[in-house]
Parts: sequence; C-alpha cells; structure tokens
Amino acid sequence: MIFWRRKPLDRLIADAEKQALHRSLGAFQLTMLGIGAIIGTGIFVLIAEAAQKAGPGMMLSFVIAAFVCGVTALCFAELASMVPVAGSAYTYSYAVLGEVVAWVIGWSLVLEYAISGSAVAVGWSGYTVGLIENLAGVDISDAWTRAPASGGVVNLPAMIVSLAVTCLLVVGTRESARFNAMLVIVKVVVLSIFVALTVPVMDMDKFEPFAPTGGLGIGTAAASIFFAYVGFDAVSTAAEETRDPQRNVPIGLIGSLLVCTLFYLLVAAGAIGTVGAQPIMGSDGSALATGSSALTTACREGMAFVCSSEPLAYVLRASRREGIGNLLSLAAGFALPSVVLMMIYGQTRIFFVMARDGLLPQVFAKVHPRFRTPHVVTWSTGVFVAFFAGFFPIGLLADISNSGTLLAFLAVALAVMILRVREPHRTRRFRTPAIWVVGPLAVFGCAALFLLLSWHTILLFIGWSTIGLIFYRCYGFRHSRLAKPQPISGEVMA
Ligand code: ALA
Repeated sequence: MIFWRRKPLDRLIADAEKQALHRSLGAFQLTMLGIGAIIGTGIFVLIAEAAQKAGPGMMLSFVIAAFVCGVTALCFAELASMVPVAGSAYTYSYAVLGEVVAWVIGWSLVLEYAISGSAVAVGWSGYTVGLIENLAGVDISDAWTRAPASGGVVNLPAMIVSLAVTCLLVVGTRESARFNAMLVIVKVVVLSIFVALTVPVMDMDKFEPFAPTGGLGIGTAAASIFFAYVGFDAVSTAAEETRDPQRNVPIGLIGSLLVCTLFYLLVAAGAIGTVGAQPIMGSDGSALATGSSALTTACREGMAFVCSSEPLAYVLRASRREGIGNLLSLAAGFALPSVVLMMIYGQTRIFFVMARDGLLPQVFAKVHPRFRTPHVVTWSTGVFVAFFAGFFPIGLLADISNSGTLLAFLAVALAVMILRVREPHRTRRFRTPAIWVVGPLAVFGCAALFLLLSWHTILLFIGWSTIGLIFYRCYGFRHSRLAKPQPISGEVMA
C-alpha cells in the first residue's frame, strides 16, 4: 500500500531531539503567546458576519467554537510534545496516517494559513479605509476597496498589505518577541477599552429576540466564528520550549482560550447591548446570506452593525465616541498586518517542508543567496494571498480557511488516538487528559462545524482537495523522498 507509506516516527523524534530547544516558557508566557496568536480579524471584523447569521445568539456561537478548539487543542498538545518539528498537522499525519493523508492535510493547511492571511488582510483594509475616510472626511470609492461580491471591483488595500508583508518576509524581517508582546498589549488594551465603554451601558432590550435564526443560525455562526480562535495551535507547537509541559501546556492552551472567550463574549455583549445586532431579513423571513448581493444592496440602503467592515469602530462611532472609534481602527491597523505576516510565514514553512519531502517541486525549497530566506515560496505564497485578498469577500475567505483548518484538526485528533493504540508505551511529555472522551469530542466537534459551513464552502473545499490529489498523483507520488531509496543516515527532515 504505497499510498499509505509513513515517515518513521523515530526518525522525526530523533531529528527534533537534535535541534532541542531551550525550555524557557512558563504558563504565563504561553498564555500570552496564545492570546497574541488568537486575537485578530475574527473579533475585530467577523463578529458582524456572525451577527448576521445568529443575531445576539452569536454569544453561544462563540462558546461552541471555543469548546471545539479547547478539546482539539488538548490533542494537539500531545503530538506537539512528542514530535515538535516544523509542519505541524502535516508532519504528524505523515508519521501516523500515511503520505496520502498527509498530502491532503498539507494541501488543506494552505487554506488554514494562506487563505486566512487573505481574510486578515481584508479585515485590515476595512479598518484602515474606515479610519482614513473618517479622519479625512472623504468617501473612498467601494470599487477599489471591496471585492466584487461586496459591491466593488478589487480590494486594493488588502492586496497592497499582503504584498508589503511578503516583501518584509523576503528580506528577512522578523518580528522580535518584544514587538509581538507589544501588539498583544495593544489588542488587549483596545478590547478592554471597548468593553469598559459599552458593557456598563448595555440596553438589555437589544438582546431580544436572542436567537432570531434559531439553533441552526447559531451553529452556522459557530462554524464561521471558529476563525476567531484559530492560532491557539501556536501554544501547542511551543510545547518543546516549555518548562514542565505536562502542567504548563494545558494551562497555556486552556488559559488563552478562556481569556479570549471571555473577551469575545464581553465584546459581543457590549456591541449587541449598544447598537443591537439583529440580522437583516429577506422578504421570505430568513436572514440574508452573508456575502450575497441582496445583503450588499440592503446595506447600501441603511448602515447597521451587521453591514460594517469595521464593526467595533462602528459601535463606538454610533455611540458618539468618534475619537475612540478612530483609536480602535488605528490599533487594528497596527496589529492585523502582524497576523498576516504570521500566516504567510507559517504557510511558507509548510510548503518548505513539503518540498523537502519531495511532494512539491524543489524550487520551493530554494533559498535566496543574499537574504537567506526561501524567496520563491514566499513570493508564490504572497501573490496567492494577495490575489484572494483582492477578489474575495472576508466571510467566504474565513469559511474556506475554516474548512481546511477543521480537517487538519480532525486529523490531529485521530492521529493522537491511533498512536495511543499503536504505540502505547512511547514517551509523551504531555498526555491529553481523558483521551477517549476528549479525542472523540474533538473529532465530532470538528466534523460538525465543518458540515455547518455553507454548501458552497464545502464544494470549494472538495474542488481544492481534488486538484490537490491530482497534483499529488502526477508529481508528489513519484518524487516523494520516501519513494526513493533512503540514505543510511540521511535525514528526511533536517
Ligand atoms: N484568530 C485569528 C484572527 O481572528 C486568525 O484573525
């Protein structure tokens, strides 16, 4: 069964041990790392889409998505503490589920990283354009700031920020830990200010009706708002650099998810209680689909929370706090490009590992002679990210990204359970607690959220996977390093 050839786990672990990292992170640093990676476009922008899908009931959607992420995170942490090497879900799948599954997962991770980079770039564009319009008192044409499905021609600012970030990555600019920590503080401070200004003056009548689109609306909003939690895997993958991982990794994971969930719920409550978050209904009494031309047209007739591309700033401006609204936009303008950078960076490293495994052309593993960065793969990724940022609406991008992420997470949860059976005595620096409860919950939760995505997202996902499998059959299957005789002490992974 050549399709199921696996990369030996021992070889992966031996490689990882060779590059053992200094164990310096404690529970607090891990929690901060997680919060920094998690907070982004989801809460700053997609909250409006969630409101269009579920109304005030989106608060439950946030809780459901957080629960699925929590159980998946615990599975992730076990594998990350065993196999702490680049490539995350792709690498684990290669060792446990075989090459063809690994390929599908690696291909899906393009959606998790590259497409979410596009989504965050679109989110940045919304806040930045809104800020410029507000400060300069001008009205920038939608034609150049929105995707065709959102009533424009092309989202130029989103393309520009994607390409600018790509340039930075090619010349090798890395965010320093201090810069990252500063951005975490900026995000937490602006969200805290938002909560402090809105929660105390909430009008409880605005929470009625709480679930205008019913349980299904809450479920579909959970599948979309899942995006707001993506990034917690950064904590799992830092397991190797953590002191006492058995204690600190779960604290970091669950801690950062809890802190973010609390923030998200407070921010959502503040927004709902201040301006209301009822969906715009069509003539048939159901909520208009997000990203549809009907919703774009309805939004042109009158601004509402669910229509805004900078919803948190909208809430503040609508409650006569223009200055603070602008400050929030400015903070989003600073913080979001770093999320785009993380996403493009993550994508290039996965492509890089796949190229080294022979599943992608070697040109992807080429390193720039002067900058010492993988420039071919970085530019290819950057152009891909910019294209999707320019021509697709944020809701669709986030949903497509979620489809790939959910599949990868599901594979990770399966891999943990399979390894527990196949290799029960292998050393695990972190063991998922109650694996036979947590594992199935993670698989079921990821599958349920995947199925709650819109049918066109699922179709796009199937199309993307089919293209991937054809490419694998024509290229990766033949060029895989596992298809060639293995060097005695040669490393599959350096
Ligand atoms: N969770 C990240 C965000 O919301 C991806 O931007």
